[in-house]
Amino acid sequence: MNRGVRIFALVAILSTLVAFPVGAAPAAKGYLIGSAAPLTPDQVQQLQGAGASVVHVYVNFGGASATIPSPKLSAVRALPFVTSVNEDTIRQLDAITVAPSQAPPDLPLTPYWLDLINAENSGGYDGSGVWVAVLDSGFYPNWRDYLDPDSILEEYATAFIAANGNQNKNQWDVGSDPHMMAVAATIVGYTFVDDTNEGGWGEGYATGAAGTYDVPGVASGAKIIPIKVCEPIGCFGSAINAGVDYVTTLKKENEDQPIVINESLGGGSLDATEKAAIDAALSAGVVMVASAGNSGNAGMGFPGAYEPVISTGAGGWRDQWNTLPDKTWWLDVVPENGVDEVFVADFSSRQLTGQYLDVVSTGRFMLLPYPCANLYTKDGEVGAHTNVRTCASKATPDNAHAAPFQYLFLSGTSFSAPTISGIVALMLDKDGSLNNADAAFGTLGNPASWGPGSLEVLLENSATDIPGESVVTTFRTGVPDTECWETTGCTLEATGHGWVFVDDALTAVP
Ligand SMILES: [Ca+2]
Ligand SMILES: [Ca+2]
Ligand SMILES: [Ca+2]
Repeated sequence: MNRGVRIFALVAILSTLVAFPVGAAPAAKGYLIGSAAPLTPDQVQQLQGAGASVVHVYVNFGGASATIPSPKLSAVRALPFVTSVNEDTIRQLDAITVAPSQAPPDLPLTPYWLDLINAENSGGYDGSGVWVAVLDSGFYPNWRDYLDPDSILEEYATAFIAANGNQNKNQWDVGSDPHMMAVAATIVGYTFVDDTNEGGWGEGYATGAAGTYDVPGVASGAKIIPIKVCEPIGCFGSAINAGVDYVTTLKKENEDQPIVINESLGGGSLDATEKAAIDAALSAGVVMVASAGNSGNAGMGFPGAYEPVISTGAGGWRDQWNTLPDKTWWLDVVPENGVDEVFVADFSSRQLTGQYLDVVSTGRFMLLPYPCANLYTKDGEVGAHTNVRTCASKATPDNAHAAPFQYLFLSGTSFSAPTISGIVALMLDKDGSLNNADAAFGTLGNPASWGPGSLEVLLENSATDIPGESVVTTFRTGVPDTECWETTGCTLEATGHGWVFVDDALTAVP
């Protein structure tokens, strides 16, 4: 079965939801209004006077979100300080879901996705002192079943509710999808209750025996700031902008605090306000990491493709599912053979003209919390009955049927992005003054004018080239699965500067 189809199945269902009528309101749509500098109160008045219902005025860059009835659009566009008026479009999360009160004991063995990046050689750096703001779907109310509350900065957690990105601090743990918990778990680790059938496929217990374990993250000492910007239909640009603006303010109020933004999501183009939001954040010293996308040869999503952002493709371990049907393979030792152990996944977005693919990291079959995935089909596709809002609690003995498994072997650049965010957190743990504020931001329509910042250059130069190849891996069903990249028939640029190893990335930090 082809993973591209799987994504398509997801998108098809989501499109249906997008088209669902929102009510009988007049034809006023959400828009993103750009301006050269933050809007003054007088300018906001002028926008209102021209017929825009301004909802959210950005603080650290020029612009606002608003609803505008279509007859008023030209009047809004005609205002002298308005530089762009674009429809508020939706970005999609980049997962491919084929898929307590006392600290639990450590997992006796290392998950392969950490061994594959040499996380065992982190030299004591664990991301302590670094904040990672995850802009995503929100947590579920029972997030403490999976994530250590000490890893989560609840005081800064917030939500920007689409459309128009209205802030509601109380909604960050009322998630639209388990996606954000899996992303956060990649960075700081999670509690794994291995009951039965966890992981979704294969036979037996994923650890070999029933138990509860503490699965390490890439940067277990980092702190997560959960920022919900997505709805069941996707993530509005207005909400993402508001989230980035919020983090920029946090950074300005805490200048010496290293802050990373992780966006495991993307869309087809870069909006003027999205670029302004990113530029303001990076200029303030925030580092942004984003998914390359899951569209294979169809190319990358934004913001990842925008060069000042650190973008990540997805790869995996060539020896995946080597103990099929037993599913304990994820705890096997990865031989220290460098990139000879690595493949680039066929779904990982290739770099097209005007796009910048930076690095590749693990994003294939990572066992992560993804509760209530029974509402998807067993292969992780969205089913006709899918309504994630009805399944926000962990299974209980009385209600086990409601959630037959809580964890899945997940794939997507959604998980390679937080892997790189974690590695960036390790680098910032070593030197918190690193950032990409010196990136070349250039102009919106001219990708040749964009350039990487100094942290990105350090990371890229530390990466190991992945030579083009065609390899046969084992799929979760035991079926051989050919993966090829940068060879005849698979010629598009797939690897950027290569695979990132933790030890090399840390050595690169002076
Ligand atoms: Ca290793
Ligand atoms: Ca970049
Ligand atoms: Ca680059």
